[in-house]
Amino acid sequence: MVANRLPVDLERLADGTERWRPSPGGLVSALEPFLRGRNGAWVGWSGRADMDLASFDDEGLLMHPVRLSAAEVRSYYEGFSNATLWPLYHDVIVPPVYERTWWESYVVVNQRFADAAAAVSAPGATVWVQDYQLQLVPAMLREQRPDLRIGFFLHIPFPPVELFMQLPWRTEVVRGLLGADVVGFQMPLGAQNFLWLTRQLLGLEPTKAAVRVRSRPGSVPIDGRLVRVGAFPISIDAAGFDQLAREPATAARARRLRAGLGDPHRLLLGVDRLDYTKGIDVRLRALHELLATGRVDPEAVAMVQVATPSRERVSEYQVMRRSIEEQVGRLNGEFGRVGRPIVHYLHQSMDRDELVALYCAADVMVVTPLRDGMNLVCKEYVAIRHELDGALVLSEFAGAAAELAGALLVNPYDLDGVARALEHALTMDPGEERARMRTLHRQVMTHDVGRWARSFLDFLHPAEAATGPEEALQ
Ligand code: ADQ
Repeated sequence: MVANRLPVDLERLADGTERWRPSPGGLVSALEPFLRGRNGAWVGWSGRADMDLASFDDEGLLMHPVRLSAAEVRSYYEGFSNATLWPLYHDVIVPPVYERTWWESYVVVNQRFADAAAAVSAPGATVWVQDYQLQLVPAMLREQRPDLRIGFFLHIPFPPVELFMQLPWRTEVVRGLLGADVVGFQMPLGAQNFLWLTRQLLGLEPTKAAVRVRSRPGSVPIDGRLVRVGAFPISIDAAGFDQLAREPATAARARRLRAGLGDPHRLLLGVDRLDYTKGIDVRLRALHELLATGRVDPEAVAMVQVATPSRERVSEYQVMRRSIEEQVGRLNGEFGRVGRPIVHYLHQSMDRDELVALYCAADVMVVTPLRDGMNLVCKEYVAIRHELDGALVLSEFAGAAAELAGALLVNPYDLDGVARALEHALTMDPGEERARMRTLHRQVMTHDVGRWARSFLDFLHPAEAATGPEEALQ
């Protein structure tokens, strides 16, 4: 596995010493069985600059840290990854910055990751490269190690062709990705856009048939190889969330949370990284509209918005944080009363137990990104609703919308539409909630992250799959 970050964090203890602590996430739990059972290795950055760290064994999984200097964190990570590619791939919600020195750093760091992967991979090994920070790694790795099977998966949207064409280094990026045997996207449209670009930029001849989720990838021949290009919507450890939600301690915690919020009649919840793509401002504006026009009684609702600190040194993030905090202040100033704010805003990370208790406590989950590769938060909320109550308001522009048809889908740019959907969710009768949640819950429980990983790896290793990938994934 090659990813920007290792699945462990360096933790500083009270006595000044440091130790590795697992940072659990969906990706790790999905891939652990594949990696641990087969002498797997994980190549990634530790999260700290200027540190030379030795590889170490973590219960049968080799952790191989890649060093980044403080200057590279600024140019490769905060710069090219998060101020060039991130906004470009998310509909240019903020203008991407094109800076030659950032690109040069991206090339250097991608080469370092490729070198590290080449060094730890056994002959004929399978290497799976993750996400937009490492798009050049597949070709760089193939150059050194043509014996490897190389997969690449992009977690964020792949942009429309006319936006991608802005990138001064567009041809290099497409070439970098084509080093893989399988290039995976969240959505068929991303795969389709990429296939088209291989023709436009490199004069290749990709397949023309429509790409279908999991079952039918496209392909493009290059240098005597065939690169398969498919759509593999990522998911969550649905059984794990379901189980946690069924524990009596979780229900008790959820009740305490609601009581602490003054036992509102209806509780709205938002959980996001504090990112301008997530549309946190959209839902706050819609709630303001409903309260200001008297369609919602301030005594009857409360909202919790958890916003995980993210990319705090990138200037766009600082501007957005100020604006969201102003909106929260305005809502509470106008519609709260002493001891009873409308919006409870938490700018902090949260452990999984607390997050699940919050999901359980909430009547309406509000997920309104302006663009999102998939969005796991909405799937997590659905996975814990085994009682089939609760409502989900979901942006059409999250990849998850294609699978979660039972949600109240909204266009986040349409304030009236979002306000109407919020009102609908707040007043939905139990029969409708149940009918909608039943379809949602079934979908998420049967399409978990394990299925996602298997479907990708089956394409990477068609010969190893018990049946052909096409049959296996129906
Ligand atoms: P993200 O943009 O980070 O992921 P998302 O898919 O919602 O967005 O995943 C966020 C994860 O962080 C969820 O598992 C959530 O539970 C967790 N989280 C959020 N706030 C938290 C908090 N305060 N404390 C603790 N945990 C918190 C990128 C893409 C997405 C894509 C994923 C996976 O942008 O579109 O779905 O990768 O491919």
